[in-house]
Amino acid sequence: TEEALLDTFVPDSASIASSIKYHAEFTPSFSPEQFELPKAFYATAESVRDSLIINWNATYEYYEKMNVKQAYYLSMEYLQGRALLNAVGNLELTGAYAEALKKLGHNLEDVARQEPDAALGNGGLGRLASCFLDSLATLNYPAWGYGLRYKYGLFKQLITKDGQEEVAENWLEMGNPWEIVRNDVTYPVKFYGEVISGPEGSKQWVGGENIKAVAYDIPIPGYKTKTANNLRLWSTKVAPEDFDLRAFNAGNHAKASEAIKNAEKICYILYPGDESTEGKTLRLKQQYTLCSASLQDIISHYEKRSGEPVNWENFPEKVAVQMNDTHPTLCIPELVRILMDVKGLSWEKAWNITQRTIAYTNHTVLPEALEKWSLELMQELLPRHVEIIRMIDEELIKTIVAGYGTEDLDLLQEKLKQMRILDNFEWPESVAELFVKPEENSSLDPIKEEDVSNEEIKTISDEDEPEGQDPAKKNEETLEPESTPPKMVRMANLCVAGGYAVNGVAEIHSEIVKNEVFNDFYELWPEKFQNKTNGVTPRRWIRFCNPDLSEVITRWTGTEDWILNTEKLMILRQFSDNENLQSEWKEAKRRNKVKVASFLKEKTGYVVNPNAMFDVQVKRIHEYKRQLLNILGIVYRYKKMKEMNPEERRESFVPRVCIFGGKAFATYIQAKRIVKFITDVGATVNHDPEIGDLLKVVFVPDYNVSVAEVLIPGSELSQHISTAGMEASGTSNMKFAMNGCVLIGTLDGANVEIRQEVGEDNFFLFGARAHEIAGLRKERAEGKFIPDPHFEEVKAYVRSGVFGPYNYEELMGSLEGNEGYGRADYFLVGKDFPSYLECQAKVDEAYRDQKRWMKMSILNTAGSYKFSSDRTIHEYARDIWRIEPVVLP
Ligand code: DL6
Repeated sequence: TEEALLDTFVPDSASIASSIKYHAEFTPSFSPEQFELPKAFYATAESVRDSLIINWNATYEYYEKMNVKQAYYLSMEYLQGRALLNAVGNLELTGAYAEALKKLGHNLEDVARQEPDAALGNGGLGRLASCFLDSLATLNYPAWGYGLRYKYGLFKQLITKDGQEEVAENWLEMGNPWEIVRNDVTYPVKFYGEVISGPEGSKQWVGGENIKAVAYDIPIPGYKTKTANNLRLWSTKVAPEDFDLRAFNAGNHAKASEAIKNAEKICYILYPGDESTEGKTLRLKQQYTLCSASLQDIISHYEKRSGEPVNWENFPEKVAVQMNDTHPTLCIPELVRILMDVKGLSWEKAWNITQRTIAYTNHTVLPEALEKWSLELMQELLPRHVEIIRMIDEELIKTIVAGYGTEDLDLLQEKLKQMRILDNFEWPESVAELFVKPEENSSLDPIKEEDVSNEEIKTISDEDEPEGQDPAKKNEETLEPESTPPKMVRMANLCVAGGYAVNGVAEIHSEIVKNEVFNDFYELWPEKFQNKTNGVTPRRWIRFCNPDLSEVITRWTGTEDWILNTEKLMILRQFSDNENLQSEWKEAKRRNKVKVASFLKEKTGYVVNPNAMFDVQVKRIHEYKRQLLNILGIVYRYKKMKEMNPEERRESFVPRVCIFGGKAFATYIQAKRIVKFITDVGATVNHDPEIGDLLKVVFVPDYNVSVAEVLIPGSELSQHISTAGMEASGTSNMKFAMNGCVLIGTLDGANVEIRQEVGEDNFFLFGARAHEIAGLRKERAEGKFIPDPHFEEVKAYVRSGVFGPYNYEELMGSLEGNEGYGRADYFLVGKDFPSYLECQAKVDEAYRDQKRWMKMSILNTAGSYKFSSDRTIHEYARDIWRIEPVVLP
């Protein structure tokens, strides 16, 4: 049959060329006569999409037929990057597409470079979600991703003389060939309104503002499999009945289009500024849209499969929902709401089903990143959810009372205070009588609703930025005396109470989650807590971005299997001293470095020498990630070079190209100062004729997935130097190690496990350990810290004005705890500076011995086998979601 033929059809280059020509002819966004690169990209992508759709439909139908349990991954971020080379690579059609395009006068790589990055994320959290999607499809797991289709993503970063500037990232300008708009899949999403009582104690949420969430589907192909899963992104539209036709016809166009704007702006950008109440409202609307539309979709799918009458008890046997961080927390009350108010289940049943369905991954231990929402805002926007959260809070209180008993009331009060979802709230009746009179427990005084003024809510809710807010500023704010603390909803506590599993993302982080951040919950529910060390997909992060090294790996491991079974990379260990492997390895690295050099020239104008060591730190700019430590190390190196004669200089230092990249959150002033500082150092050092090729400092603008795909294969040293205990995992450390890059880092996040796997001799370790940090901070705050003379020297050098007229006082001052900077060197740059310098000297020494360096490099790739997201996904599937692979026949 035609269907069977389609199923088995493997296109060759001739049929691909004719399919590309067909799409070129019918691609409406370009003039018909031309077939230039941009059009070639869109036509090629549409042709690939045809193949994807065949697999995507087949996968959908097969999952339906098998009626298996499915996992649903909810994430506010996905950093998909470009899709073309990944798709043809996964479909094993790279050769055929390259040949077809050649016939049509183009080169596949040039065509692929036309694609804008799908940059619907901020950093590691979003990229992790995208790696997971690749592994889920590759391993044939029935799983879908859900997210939001932001029109402009986060922002495009420009580097100007003033540092970072943000402009809108118009990635959809020319259309997105990978998405399929599903006008048949839409759900209503409500905000505001009121809750009214219905028959038999039921509740109804009525009135308010109603918008429509529309599905955009993106097929996610697995590698060497027919499975293509779905990433469903929601866009928002006005509900037709809310368009004010009467106002429009009366000429009041602004009023008529208000509802349209209100609906559409929800999906304009990722993390809209939330200094203002409007900004906060918009973020909460975004979170709720993701949760509500996705859950309605999941439930409707379940109902279809379940048949009449729907067996709700069985829901958790067919559905697992994973919340990627706290952003989708509203899933919990939303599932309860739909089950109770729409499907008519009792509170007990709805709560029980919810607690067996939803799981939570924690991605940060930074207190300012653990989301809290002001009750007032939530009450206004989602009144029914607040009622449900109150019920969950009461349920949690009962569990805490049962767990800790009532013998030690002080302990119980303390636990309740820490663990309740509702912060600064009155006690519910169920426990109020347990506690003594308010005047004896002033900190636990019941707080009456009317005590909370709007003004206070504003001040405190300003603290609730995600990771990326300026911690110094936050600190200044928290020093303000507050008479009545505002009522807040603690989303992380809600996640732990509502989720059946809670996991951290690296061994050390999961220990911190259990023993510090959520220790009280861990004592109550130890069985909920797990570790799932992150991973990255070896398809995108070696095979496709580094074809040269991949070829060498395949030759020496004797198989291409390593792409699916990264354990095979360990075979390389036995050849790490082999001269032939070393020389092939070095040649592959060199070719990648040449690519990086030409990329840097194109993006920044700086010319660098590919013979120098390429030393890279690319990640979001944040004080805890300590780009400041890196750049101060460079400044120190530069100062020493300037003090030496040319010969001494060459003898003392290995030539280095120090590359930085990363975005600073738009409102994070201190991070933006760091960007400015790095670019100023580059401007001075790179033009210093005395220094020449010995040192270059380059800041690559607008770091994203595609930039990483160029930089990582060509890197030799990469920096993962966060203050110990603060980086949950890191994932770029895994990508660098896979690509034979040696790491310098602290014992933090996944560095700990990477060092274990690649071997201690092949990792440059420095700095204080996580368990020492609290003590060191205390010492620092008490003025007991004696700074290293090199640290004093480097700060004085910066202050002397060598790097231009910009006032670095704010940056340097923050390292000293001067008045107005809050916490004195909270990230312990000064403490770790001497050991960092020592470690960097060891790096130079090791690099001089290229044989030793090549061995280290090979052992890094070999030891990276554990950090495939395939391993991570198998663990989630087995331990949390309890789903099985479904291989299409
Ligand atoms: O788990 C993915 C990624 C980790 O590798 C990083 O260490 C961690 O910083 C990041 N966390 C976030 C959380 N942000 N907020 N809020 O991005 O997750």
